[in-house]
Amino acid sequence: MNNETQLLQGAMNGAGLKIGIVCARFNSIFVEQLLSGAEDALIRHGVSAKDITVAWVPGSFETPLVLQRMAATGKFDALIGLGVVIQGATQHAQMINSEVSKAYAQISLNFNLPVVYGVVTTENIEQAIERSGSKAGNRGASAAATAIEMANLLRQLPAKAHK
Ligand code: INI
Repeated sequence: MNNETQLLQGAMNGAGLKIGIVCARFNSIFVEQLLSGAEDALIRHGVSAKDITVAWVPGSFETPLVLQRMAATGKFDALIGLGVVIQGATQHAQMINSEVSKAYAQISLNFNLPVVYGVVTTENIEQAIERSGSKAGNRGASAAATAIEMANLLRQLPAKAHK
């Protein structure tokens, strides 16, 4: 890249960031692990515990509404939704996933705010175990890292920028 090119990248420094997390209680045995991973990653990157707000809802399908209300407060720099949808457990897993992921994108664009999709979709319980803190890492922790990076990147792109 040319020396004069302006590069925008979000720093991995969470100091001063306010983060909202919405967790689905369905499959909570895994979602609690995702939340632990997210909180641990946020705090290790400098987010203060008092700047983290956590809400619990019945299932992944309910997460977008609470994320939307959190976004509307204007108090957060980034939001994270955490849930686990296991395909074998329901006929409507596909429907939940597509509606929920679309809603996250919509809230994010409507509110100009990072809304990180930390809903794990798996074919079975084994994959859920793998993605909530074992073989395949912790998707809550990676969602937290995404939230920090995106919040810091957007700080460099104010909504009403003047040249
Ligand atoms: N919610 C989940 O978060 N994960 C699932 O695997 C799941 N299954 O299997 O059905 C699930 N269903 C509940 C759904 O999210 C809503 O809470 C429910 O339909 C009420 O609106």
